Amino acid sequence: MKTINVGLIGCGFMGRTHSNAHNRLGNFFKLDTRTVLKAICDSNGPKATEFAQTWGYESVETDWHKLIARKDIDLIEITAPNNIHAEIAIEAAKAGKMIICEKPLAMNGEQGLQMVEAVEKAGVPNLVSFNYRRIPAITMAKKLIEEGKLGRIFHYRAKFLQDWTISKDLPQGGDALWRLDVKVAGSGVTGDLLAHCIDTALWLNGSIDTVTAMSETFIKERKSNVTGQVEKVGIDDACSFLARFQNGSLATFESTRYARGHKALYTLEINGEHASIAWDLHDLHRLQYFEHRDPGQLRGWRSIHVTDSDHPYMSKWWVPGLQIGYEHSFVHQLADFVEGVSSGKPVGPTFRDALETQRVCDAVLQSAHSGAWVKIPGDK
Ligand code: SOE
Repeated sequence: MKTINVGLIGCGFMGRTHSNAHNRLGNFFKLDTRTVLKAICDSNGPKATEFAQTWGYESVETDWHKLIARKDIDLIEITAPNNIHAEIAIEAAKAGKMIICEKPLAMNGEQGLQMVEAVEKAGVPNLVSFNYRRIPAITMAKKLIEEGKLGRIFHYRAKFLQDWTISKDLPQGGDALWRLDVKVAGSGVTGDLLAHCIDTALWLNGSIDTVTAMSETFIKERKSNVTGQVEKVGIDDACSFLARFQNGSLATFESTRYARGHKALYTLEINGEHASIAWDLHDLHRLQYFEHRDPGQLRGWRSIHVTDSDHPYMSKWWVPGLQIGYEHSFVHQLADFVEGVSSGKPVGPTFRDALETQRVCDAVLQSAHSGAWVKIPGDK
């Protein structure tokens, strides 16, 4: 059995999802390679030590440069905040390491392009963790679209709604709240939540041509956990945009952290000439499907419980009818990545795929600022 030695950077929520995936992988997926949790790295030493004990890492580092320099590390996983993705990824690529990076790829497209160039020059396997692609119902939607079941696509509609930043007393910055600090996160809901919606949309419906957006920062000042001072809030709290896809379809996207009552409501709907599909993260194992070519009297929305052994990934888990959840999307992502490393076939979303998402995010933020329609740029 081959091995991939893992060095993971960042002990937060995403560090846990990735570590859990490594621990589950070999129990459920029969692969010719196993991953070994060699080292966890976080600038907070005691936190990293506790994390190592919880998840089974063999060693602890507090300096990511040292981790990258280690000869016994093959794969660097970046689950650290967005503002250090580029620096870590570029150094890791130069050291010849494979890389899995949390989303969004970078702080902006310019940085993202440097990361793409670094991994492509080094020829190292690379993946960005847009995990929702690997929820079985979403993977199945991709298959249905590729089989032409929907026919020509007219509409794409996505939302990602949360409500956890409504309190004006919530500070910005620091360990758990760096997502509110624009210097660390790059943007608010656009990079954090719309990026997921955009990645899924590009995968299911192809490239976006132009966008027009609006955004708002509802709470203008918050105390900083880093400086202790009240500081201006630089992130977008809510952002909605219209898009035209290259295939001629029209789209609406909405994201906010101010939708009281919604914790992580990612929903999408696609309307085609023959059929429509709809999906909802709060009911993630179901795919809603409407087929216009069904006999008239039987025509209606089907609610497909995507838990049968011929549904994507499901033969790996329990028995038909028993569902899986959010964390399994990270196991699927890792299994596909490891298989790709073994076969030499790149697995998406690669850094280059994620650069396209990053460019849409940049265009959305630019349009929200100017009020104009913005065309998504390609490579110069
Ligand atoms: C933010 O609350 C967050 O944790 C995102 O950072 C994740 O990417 C998303 O999947 C769930 O929400």
